[in-house]
Amino acid sequence: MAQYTFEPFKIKSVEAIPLTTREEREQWIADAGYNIFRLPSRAVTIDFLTDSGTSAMSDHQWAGMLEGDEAYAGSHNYFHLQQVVRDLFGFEQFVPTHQGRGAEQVLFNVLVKPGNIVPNNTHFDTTRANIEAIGGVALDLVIPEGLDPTNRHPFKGNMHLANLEQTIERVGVENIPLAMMTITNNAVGGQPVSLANIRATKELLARYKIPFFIDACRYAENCYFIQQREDGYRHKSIPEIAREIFSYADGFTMSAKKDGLVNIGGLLAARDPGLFEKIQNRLILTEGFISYGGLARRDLEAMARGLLEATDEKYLAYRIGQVRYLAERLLEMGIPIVEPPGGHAVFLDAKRFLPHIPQSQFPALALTIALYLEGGIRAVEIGSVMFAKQDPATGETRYAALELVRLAIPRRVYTQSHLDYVAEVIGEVYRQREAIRGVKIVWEAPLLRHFTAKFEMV
Ligand code: P61
Repeated sequence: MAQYTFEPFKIKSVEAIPLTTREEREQWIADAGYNIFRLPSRAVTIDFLTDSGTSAMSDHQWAGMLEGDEAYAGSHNYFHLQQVVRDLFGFEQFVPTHQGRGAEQVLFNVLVKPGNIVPNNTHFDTTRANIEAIGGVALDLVIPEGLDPTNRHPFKGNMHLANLEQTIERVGVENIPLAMMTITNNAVGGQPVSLANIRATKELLARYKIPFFIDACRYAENCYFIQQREDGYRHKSIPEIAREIFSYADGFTMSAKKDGLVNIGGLLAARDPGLFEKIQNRLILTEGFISYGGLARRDLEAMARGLLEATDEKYLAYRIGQVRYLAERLLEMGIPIVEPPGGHAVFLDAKRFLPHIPQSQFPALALTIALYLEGGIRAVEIGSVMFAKQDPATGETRYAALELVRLAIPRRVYTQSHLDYVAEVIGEVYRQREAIRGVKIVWEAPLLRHFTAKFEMV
């Protein structure tokens, strides 16, 4: 049976897990309008809602928190973070932000104008929403393999280079203020991007003088996949691979809540001095002064230390191995998932899991609700609740390409026996899948509706 490299840490502090009855869960989820974002955490046994901001920090990070130098300007924790950003990413100019979308908001407000196009391998919902909020167009250009849950391409997150070039030719360079690359590619399953693809994307954009920005949330996990899967990188260290990736970037945004191993924090870096000046001005207006960007200085220290810990190969082998372990347990039971599994999560393929539920009844959300009812597992829908769009011309709904349920595994939080429990619960839901019903929306907000929408069972 599948096994993974055992947890390369021991547990110094513990947090009790809520154990609930089925009757209690039925009540909780109905009270939440069948939206798992509305569940209080005390109703949740295994919380796979997100790997973002949910990591366990190390004793070294906690010790760093006590060394917070809460000076408004020029705190020594800021200078430590600056050193780490320089060493890991090779960037001299950066600002901290409160989280990833803080960086996105600042960057897009200084670069993007209404009507502009911003290509990406695949935008995550916050980058998309922040571009659309300014009147820009967020364009997804992932390779077709990325949209096929059964295709075992090793780098399913890659950019479709021919489509990128065609897009530039079609809309004109003057309408593309930047292009982005999300590593790993979260929305298609936490799938990695190869270094060859990053390099080729940079070369293509450089020919058109379009700035290339990386969405770097899970860059360390992406580096590990490159080391394991890409020719020529087997003997390179994670920091060496990272430095090569970022050498091709004109800037990056990062939610440090993922591979920064912190509960809050983000980064925004840019090489162009003129652009960086605008970034600093916007940051001061909306996030905070340039040496803290909306964070306490102790948070900067935790981030500096976490960024380094996440590049430890033993940690990454365990981390990626844990995700693969859960995936293999599910595959043994014939459960349809996105293959191969990505870096931070296992994605259930709801279209194949629940073929009797049409996209108009949100199969991935229906599955999410079933997992909660069966075992108190909170997963997240990454499908049409999150991504469906109304066609402005025809008024027709364009459903998401994929209907996925993401089991995002927080870093350093759950053990192998927790994963065994999760596999058993999903196995039980799979056996009873024909009884699962679809859902309909009864209330929704105009932007990022999945956070707050309310539903009813069909
Ligand atoms: C997540 F349900 N991701 O995956 P911030 N880029 C990328 C992300 O994955 C990302 C951000 C930028 C989350 C948190 C999350 O509707 C949701 O620090 C590739 O969250 O601002 C975040 O970073 C933004 C979950 C975000 C959601 C939005 O779970």
